[in-house]
Amino acid sequence: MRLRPGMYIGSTDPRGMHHLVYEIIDNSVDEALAGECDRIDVQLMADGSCTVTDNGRGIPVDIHQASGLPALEVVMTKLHAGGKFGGGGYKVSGGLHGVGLSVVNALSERVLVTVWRDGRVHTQEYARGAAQHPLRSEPDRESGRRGTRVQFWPDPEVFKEAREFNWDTIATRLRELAYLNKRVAFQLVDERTEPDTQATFYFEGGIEAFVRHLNRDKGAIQSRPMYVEREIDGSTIEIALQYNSSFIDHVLAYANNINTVEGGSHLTGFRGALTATLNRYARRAGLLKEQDPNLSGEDVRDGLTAVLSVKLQEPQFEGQTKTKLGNSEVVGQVSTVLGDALGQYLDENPADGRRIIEKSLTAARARAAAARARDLVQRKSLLESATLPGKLADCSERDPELSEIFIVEGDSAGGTAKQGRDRRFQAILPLRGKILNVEKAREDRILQHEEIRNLITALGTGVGEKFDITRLRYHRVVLMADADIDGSHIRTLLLTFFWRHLQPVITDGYLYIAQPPLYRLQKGRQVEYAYSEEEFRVKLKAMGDRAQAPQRYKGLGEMNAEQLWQTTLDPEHRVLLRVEVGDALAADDIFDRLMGPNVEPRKRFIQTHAKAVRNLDV
Ligand code: 0RA
Repeated sequence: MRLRPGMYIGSTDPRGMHHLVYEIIDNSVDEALAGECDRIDVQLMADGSCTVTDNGRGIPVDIHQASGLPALEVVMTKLHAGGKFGGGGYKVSGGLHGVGLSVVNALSERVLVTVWRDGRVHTQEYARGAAQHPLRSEPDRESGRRGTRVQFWPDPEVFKEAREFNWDTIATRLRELAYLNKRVAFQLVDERTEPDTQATFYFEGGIEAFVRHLNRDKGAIQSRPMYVEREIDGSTIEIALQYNSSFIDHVLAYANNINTVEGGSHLTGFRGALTATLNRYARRAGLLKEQDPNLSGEDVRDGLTAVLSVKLQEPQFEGQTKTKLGNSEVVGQVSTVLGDALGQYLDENPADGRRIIEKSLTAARARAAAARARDLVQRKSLLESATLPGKLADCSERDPELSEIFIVEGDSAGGTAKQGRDRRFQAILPLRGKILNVEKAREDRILQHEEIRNLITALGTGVGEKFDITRLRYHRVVLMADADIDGSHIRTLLLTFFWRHLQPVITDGYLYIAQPPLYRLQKGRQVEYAYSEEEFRVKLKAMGDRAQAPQRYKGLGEMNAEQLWQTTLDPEHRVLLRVEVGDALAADDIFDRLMGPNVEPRKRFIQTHAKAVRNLDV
C-alpha cells in the first residue's frame, strides 16, 4: 500500500489525503447504516492529525482464529479486512475503495485507535502500519460507553504536498452524508483555530431536506417535495423530487452514499419510471390528448431537482472512475418504488400534477424549436472546414491532441493574436462583445446566438443530444480575456456556457485559461514580464534603480503580436491554468446563484463576500 498509494486512495495530493478522512468516516457510517450508531464526530487537531469518533458497537477485539491476533489488529493491518470483517457485520457497505482502515493506517505516520466495548477500553498505537505494542485493555471508568475513535497523522513521506485538512472540503462531505443518512448527527470541530470552529450537520428529513435546500432559491412549483423510502428485495430505495421554475435538470444519484456521477442502473430505473408515470397521469387527467405525442424523458426533466439514494448489499461500481452503478436488478426496484410513489403523489396533489405536466409541455415546445436551431449548427459542422466560421483562423495541424484554440475577447485582440500565434498548431477564434448568459436563456435562444454557434462549430463537438466529445478538434481550448472586470465577466459567461452545455470539455481536462502578464519591466535592453503582483515586486526590486517606469497592462490590446506570443502564446514561456471541478455540486450551485435569473441569491452572495469580491474570479 505504501508502494502504490494511488491505487487505494486515487492520488497523494491534498485530494488523496482527504480520502483518508472519508475512508474512516465511511466505516462509522456503515455502523450507522446497521442502525448501531447515531453520531459521528470529526476533529481537525492542532497538531495536524484528524480524529474520527463514533458511538457504534466498537470494532471487535476478540481473537481472530486464523491469525491469533485481536480482530481490531487484523482490521488495522490486513488489506480487505475492512467492512465485511466479522461475519454478520454490516448490512450494506460503502466506501469507494472499500479498503478502509488498513489503508489509512499504512499511509499514516502514526495512528491511535480506541475502542469502547463491553465495559472496557482498548487502545493500540501504530506507526506506518505496524503495531507498536500489543492491544491494551483496561476497565472503562465511563461505564456503558461504546464506540470507536481513530486518530491519524498523514505520513509526510507519502503526502508530500500541503498537508492541511481543508474545512470546506470536509464540511461539504459531512453535510452530504448527513442528508443521505437521516437522523445521524455529524459534527466537525476545527481545533486549529482560536477559538475552535464548530459545525453540526443533522437532517431529520434526509434527502427531502436536501432537495428543499437545492431548490431554495429556484422557485419551487410544488408545495412540497415528493418523498419516498422503501425497502425492496433487500435494497433500500430513497427518492425525493421537486420541480422548480428553471430549465435545468438536476438529478443527484447516490449508491451506498457514493455520488454516482457516471449514473447507472438506479438512474435508468428512475428516468424510465418518471417519464412513464407522468405520461400515464397526463393522459388520464386529459392534459395530453389522444393525438398528442408522449412527453420525452428530457421534457419531464426540465426544472427537475431530485435526489435518488439507493443502499445495496453488494453494490457493483463500474466505469472510468468507479462511479457508475452496475447492479441490473436495481433498474426494476427503483422503477417500482418511484412509479408507485409518484403515481400516488399526483393523485393526492392534482394541482401540483397539473403544474408539472404544463411545465413539461412547455419544455416539449421549446425543445422542438431548439432542435430546429441545433440542426442548423450541426448540419454546418458536418461539412467541416468549408463551413467553419469565417472568423476562425484555423491551424494547419489536424491532430486534435496537438492542436490548440484560443478564444479571444474582442476583434482587435483577436487580430493581434492571429499575427502572433504559431499557425501550425494554434487556432484563434475572436468573439465580439459578450456572449449570452446561458444560465438565463432557453436552449433555442442560446443556439441562435451567433457567437455561440461559431464556438460550437469551431470546437466540432456538436451540442445537446448529438454532443460528442470525441469530435473535439482541439485538446487545448484556451480562454483569453483581459485582466479586468469586463474580461472577468466574459470569462465567467464562457465558463457558464461550457459548464452547462459542453461539460466534458471541462471534466475531461481540455479547458484552460490564459494568463497574460500584468506588467512589463525594462532595464536597458533587458525585458521581463510579471504575471502576479508578487512577481512584479520581486522583479522590480531585482532590477534596482535603473529600471524604466514599468508598464501595467490593462488589456491584451496593449501588447503587439510579438509580445503576445512571448508572454501568452508561446508554450515555452506562457502560463495556462487548467479549469478543474473540485466539487460539481458547489459548481452547479455557484453558477446558479451568480448567473441565474433570481436577483435575491446573487445579492446575498455579494453582500456575504463583499470584502473578497475584488479578488473574485470564478
Ligand atoms: C466489524 C464488526 C462489527 C463492527 C465493526 C466492525 C465496526 C467497525 C468500525 C470502524 C469504525 N467504527 C466502527 N464500528 C464498528 C460488529 C461487531 C458486533 O457484532 O458487535
